[in-house]
Order: sequence, then C-alpha cells, then structure tokens
Amino acid sequence: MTGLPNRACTEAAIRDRFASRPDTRSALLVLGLERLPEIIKTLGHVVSDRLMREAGARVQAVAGDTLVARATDTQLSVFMPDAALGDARKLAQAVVEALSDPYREADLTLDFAPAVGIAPAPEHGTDAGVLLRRAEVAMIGALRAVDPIALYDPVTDPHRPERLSLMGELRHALEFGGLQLHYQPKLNLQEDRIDSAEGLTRWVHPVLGPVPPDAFIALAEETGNIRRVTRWALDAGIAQASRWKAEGRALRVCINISARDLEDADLPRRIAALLQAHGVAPAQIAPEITESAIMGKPDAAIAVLRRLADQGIDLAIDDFGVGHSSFAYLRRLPVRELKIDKTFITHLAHSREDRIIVGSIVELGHHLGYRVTAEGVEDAAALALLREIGCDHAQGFLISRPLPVEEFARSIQDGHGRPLVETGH
Ligand code: G
Ligand code: G
Ligand code: MN
Repeated sequence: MTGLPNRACTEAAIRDRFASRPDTRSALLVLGLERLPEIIKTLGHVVSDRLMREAGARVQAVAGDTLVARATDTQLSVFMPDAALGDARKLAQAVVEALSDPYREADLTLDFAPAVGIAPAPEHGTDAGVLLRRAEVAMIGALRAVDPIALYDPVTDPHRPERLSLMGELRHALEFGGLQLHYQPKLNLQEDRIDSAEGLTRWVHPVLGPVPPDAFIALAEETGNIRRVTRWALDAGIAQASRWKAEGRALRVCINISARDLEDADLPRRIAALLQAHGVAPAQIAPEITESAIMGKPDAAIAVLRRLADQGIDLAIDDFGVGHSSFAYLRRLPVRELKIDKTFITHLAHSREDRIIVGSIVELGHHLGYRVTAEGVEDAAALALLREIGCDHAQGFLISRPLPVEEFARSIQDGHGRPLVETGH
C-alpha cells in the first residue's frame, strides 16, 4: 500500500541490532495522523491509503537511509540505530515539518495533523514489540497535546504493570481514609461573596507523595474504579456541606462527575440516599459534568441527568467551550450552570478574541437561563472584565487555590465569606 517495508522488517531490524550490539543507543519513532480514522470513515480506505503513501514518501525523504516502515494501517515507524535522544528529536521535528503542508489531490485538501512518539532504547526496552508499543503510547499522548512530539514517559503509560498496583493502593486509600477533598471557593460576583466551593480530590501516596488528580482519575476510569472515587467524593462533599450548614454557613458544594458515572442508572438514587443520610438539601450540591462525558452516550446520560434535576439538584457543565458541545444537545440538557473553561479566561485581559468569546457565552447562557461561572481567574484585570461582562461567578487562583478544609474555613472566616483579595468593590 505505501511501498514501504512492513512491521516485521522493523521488528527484525531491532532484534538484529540488539542481538549484535546490546548496549548501543538507538531510538524508535512512531508517527500517527490525527485525522486518519475520521478520513477513513468519511472518505474511505482508498483516499486514506493514498494519504499514507504520500506521508511515507515525505518521511523517507527526510529520514535518508534510515528504516522507515509501516507500523500499522494508520501508523509509520522510523528505527534509528546509533541515535542519541537529540538526533531522534531532530528527526521527529523534521518529520512534523515535512508533513506541515497539507495533502492535496484533485479537489481535496487534507491536513496530515501528525504526531510523533519517541521511545529511546535501551532504557525503554530492547524488545521490538515493547519499543513499538511504547513509541505508540507516546504518540497517542502527543495526539492530544499542544506539542506534536512526545517522549515515552512510563509514569503516564496506561499499560505499565505498576499501574495495577497503584490502583490497588488507590482502592486502599479510598477505603482507609487516604484521600482528601480540597475546596476552591467560587465568588458570587453580584453579591461579592463566597457562596460555593468546588471539591477537588487529593491523594498523597505514602511513598510517591502527591499523585496528580489527572493521573489517578484517568487510572480509575480505565480500570473501572471511577465510581468508587465518585462515591467517595460525593460522600465527603455532602458530609462537608452538612457540617458547614451546622456552622451556619450556606455553602454549596460542587463535585466533579465522570462520564462513566453517567452510565450508572443507580447514581440518582445513591445521591438521594447520601443527601438524606447527611440531612442536606439537594440545592446545596451541584455536580459538574464535562461536555464530552455527555456526548459519548447522550441518551443514557441525559436520562440520568434528568432524574438528578427532578430531584432538585442543579447541574453544571464543566470545561465549557473546549469539548464537542452542540447547542442541539445543550438545549436538551437539564443544566443550570455553564463553567467556561479556563483556557478562555487565562488571557482575558490581553486577548480581544477571548473577551468576545466569553462575553458571547455569558450572554447566550443568560438568554438560555443558565448561570455562568468563569474558572481559571488568575489576575485582577480578568476579574474586573468578568464583572463588566456580567458573569455570575468567578473561580481561580486569584481568589484562592483549592485548600484543605481547615484552611478554607479560616480564609472565609477572616473574610466573613467575602474574598480576602481586593476584588474591585
Ligand atoms: O485539581 P486539579 O485539581 O488539578 O484537578 C485536575 C482534574 O481532576 C480536573 O479536571 C478535575 O475536574 C478532576 N478532578 C478532581 N477531583 C475529582 C473527582 O473527585 N472526581 C472526578 N471525576 N474528577 C476530579
Ligand atoms: O476540570 P475542572 O474544571 O474540574 O478542573 C479544575 C482544575 O483547575 C483543578 O486542577 C484546579 O486546581 C485548576 N485551577 C483552579 N483555578 C485555577 C487557576 O486560576 N488557574 C489554573 N491554571 N488552574 C486552576
Ligand atoms: Mn470542575
């Protein structure tokens, strides 16, 4: 199809190399094209084959006499014997540049949108299968990242065996109180008062130290354990809402819910039971769901969300603006709040485009009856602009980082629920 050698050739080359010279430095690159699956679906294999052939020719042109081969139907590989990491990066860069001009034929223009993963050897293996898989893992990471080139990183490898023991340790932490919920205040801009807080799960591993939530949430999702994490976070957050209520503070607690939770038809009943057990009104909590969580299986997800809404629970759409939201779905969703993703807020003071986007989301949200929160507010200028725009809530490092509950209590105690930063009023 591509006129290139196949995967077996690469495997043989790697095997020969390490059989004869086991400790030489070398590197394996795997190249993927982000839009290829979509191109196959919409334009078929004939076009995608021609695209791959052209990609192969361009890569071979910059790789010289280095072995370029097909790794899978949609991936190419380049095996570099005697290559230091710097050489591998340089070639990866050249490959990305060679594919920056789109593919053209007749009346068709397609972006290659390449991503390259690098697995250096021998440190990440000398076995051909292992190296190919690790370079592919790195490439898949690069597909989702800003930088189209990524080095294999064992810490984020979903397949590495240590992850299973890490999951075991996470389950232990869930059971024996090893997790904490930190709280980040949300400032009500109209009343200039902290009236709610987002609960964010923190795990300090006894040996590894703090494990970033992105890492263990993804781990829990992939291993089918996310519902346990969510159940724990809901229980902790609702219990805290109850304590705050007993102290005379009406703080609403926001809790993040994952896509997989929405496949659980039992979720509404479990939340109702937790609210009842802790004596908390439904209005005191607000689950946050990302758009992509709903788009996966929209009908099932919407049914679960409806039941939550019918119980009097306000729902928020998290990271709004970066997912594949469609207003057709938005209209069908029983949500009360949009949280504008922080990527639109961080540069608000310096970007006219971002101001237009944020202003438009707030206006549209209000017309459709949603409250709007801006997250990632890091400077006073952004906060002033959000007030001017008429955004309802602001959340971000300027107001406060997520804090352990004692510190959170102290900070709002001193400010009597008002923010301690100068917020312009
Ligand atoms: O807090 P930061 O705190 O770094 O959180 C990183 C990501 O992890 C965010 O996208 C946040 O929504 C998510 N997250 C934090 N805690 C939880 C949780 O308890 N459940 C779920 N599903 N996601 C969480
Ligand atoms: O996906 P979700 O919106 O739940 O993610 C919340 C994440 O945003 C957490 O990781 C939290 O620590 C982070 N966060 C909160 N405020 C800020 C901020 O002002 N700037 C940045 N960069 N991150 C923030
Ligand atoms: Mn959130």
